[in-house]
Amino acid sequence: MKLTNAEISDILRKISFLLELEMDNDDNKTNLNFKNRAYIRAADQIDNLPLSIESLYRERGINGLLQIPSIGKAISSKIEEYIKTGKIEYYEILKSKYPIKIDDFLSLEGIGPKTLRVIIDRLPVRNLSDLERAAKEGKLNEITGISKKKEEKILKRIELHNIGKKRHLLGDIYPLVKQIEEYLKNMESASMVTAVGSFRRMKETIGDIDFLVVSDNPDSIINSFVNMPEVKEILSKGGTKAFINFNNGLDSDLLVVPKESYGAALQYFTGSKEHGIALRRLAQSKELRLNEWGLFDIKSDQKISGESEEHLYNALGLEWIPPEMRENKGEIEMARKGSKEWQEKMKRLLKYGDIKGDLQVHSNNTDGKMSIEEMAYFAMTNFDLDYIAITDHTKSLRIARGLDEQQLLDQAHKIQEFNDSIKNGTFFVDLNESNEEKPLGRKTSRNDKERRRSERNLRDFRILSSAEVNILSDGSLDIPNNILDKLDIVGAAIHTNFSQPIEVQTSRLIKAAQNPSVDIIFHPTGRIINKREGHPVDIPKLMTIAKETNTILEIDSHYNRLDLRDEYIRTAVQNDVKLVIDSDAHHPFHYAFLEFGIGQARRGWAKRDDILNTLPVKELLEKLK
Ligand code: DGT
Ligand code: CA
Ligand code: CA
Ligand code: ZN
Repeated sequence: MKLTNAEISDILRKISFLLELEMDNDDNKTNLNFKNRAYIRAADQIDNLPLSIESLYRERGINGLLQIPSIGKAISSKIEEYIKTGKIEYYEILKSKYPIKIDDFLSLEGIGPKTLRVIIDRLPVRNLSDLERAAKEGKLNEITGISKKKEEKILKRIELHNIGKKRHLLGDIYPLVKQIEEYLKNMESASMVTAVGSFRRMKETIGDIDFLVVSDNPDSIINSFVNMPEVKEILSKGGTKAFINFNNGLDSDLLVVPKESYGAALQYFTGSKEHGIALRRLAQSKELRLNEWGLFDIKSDQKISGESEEHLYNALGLEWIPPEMRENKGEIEMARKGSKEWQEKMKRLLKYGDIKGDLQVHSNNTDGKMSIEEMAYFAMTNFDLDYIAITDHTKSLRIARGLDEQQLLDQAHKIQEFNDSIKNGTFFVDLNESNEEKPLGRKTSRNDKERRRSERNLRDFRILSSAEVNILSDGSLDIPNNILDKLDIVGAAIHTNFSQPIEVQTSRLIKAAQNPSVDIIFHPTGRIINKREGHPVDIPKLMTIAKETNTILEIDSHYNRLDLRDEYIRTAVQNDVKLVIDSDAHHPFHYAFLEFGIGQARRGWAKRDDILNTLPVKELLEKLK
């Protein structure tokens, strides 16, 4: 069986983890440290490669592997061994020393190998449930070096992890859903195919994925669906429905309906449940009955609507409501047919394709994977952006090899040279061989994007000099203002000291917002969905200060962050706090994440003018403080 890149990077990460577990009783610590980082770097590199490592190896042998950055002799020969034998001896030996379920601990954010080592040396902890039990019984706290607070934190992480196992991140399942959608669309007997449920509402996490198909031949659709190679188990199968479980653990519902019920079924299965219940109640008040088959007059039992979703809403006396807004948070009351307020809102609602530039992009000068030129090239060619800001980390973030003052200035100078060459048409990117394979990312073909593409002139593309400046514990920055003021735009973010109390964290962020050089606060709450709650922040207070100081808050589109979350976006929009939507790209693939940020913003009812990077670059720069 062919090895996927993910399987290869996974085993490299496990080796690194085990090496770190090993570190305690080894006096050659630096050497080990170096080694384990090399494995992480290689794994990161592999995760971002747009081609199959195994194919590369089969075509070009070990020399092919050696051409990948960060993969040297030792690691390439281990990859070779893995491809050839399905095993890595070195890993097997390491593993035999520690009889623990590595997968359990590897995916658990916040408990590093060092802590784990202390625990497993003293307690019979072998997997996550052992650890959970030990934490609950206060046994961890009995070990020196583990405070009560740390024990509580570990328990909290495990709880979040357990919830996370049940709900999937939107971005994690997005490619699979699009692939299945395509597959169903290609079936002759299918005339309409839509992924519905929380997926259509662009919710940040998805419980299960629901597909709706219109067909006169439900049998053929259902049989093909349950026989897809991605299906692990058929949980149930009927005349118009199927329920299956995919290999990746995701459950999926399929419903097949005739054309005349499409709109009603689409409405019903898009949800949310709360929105649906409120609609039914509204129907009842009008002597109507609403279900997944249509809208009926109770007295005459006649069908009034059902084929089109828009018609269905209209028949209920409402305007059509975008799926992202269907959470019964006031949208039904506002969408009364003919409401001027609603029409105005819809005209100005942020659309997929409205984002003109990306203001958080990393290059390989710090922890990004590609050069500034490459990041710019793919932004303009594959993702139709008009500008990007290069926001490499700054010096106090050593783990990302953050830039110091001089390096920031040098980088800004280089960016100026790139901009000149873009303008005069001599911009040239020597694309890394490994990136030739296309297409990149999950390109969407929304109409708005097509429109924008034809209106663009590549020579107008602009790279902005910027930085993701690290906010220190006291709210000061690690780069002085006289340097920051030489950059086009400045973002600041918290990356360390997450556990200070809410008052301290809030005043830390407020101080950063009050800094005249800071334009944007990046990922303001620092959460990682299902993994880390982030630092506590008094959001209303931060918003007040943001508004007062003309500081922008970021919606970080990386699907494991989506920070600000939807409710906070809504608060920002209500209070006229300015926002931007960034991808936090560390690789050109990641520009595709903007889609998730836009979805989240629409869930927060954001208008185009709430999001500053819907503006052309010149107007954006004029709006900064
Ligand atoms: P999920 O899967 O937890 O991320 O969330 P949804 O919204 O996809 O929920 P799911 O898959 O259970 O059901 C899909 C849609 O079907 C849901 O959004 C609304 C509709 N639905 C399901 N159960 C009920 C129900 O008991 N009452 C009503 N009115 N609608 C329901
Ligand atoms: Ca669902
Ligand atoms: Ca479902
Ligand atoms: Zn960051």
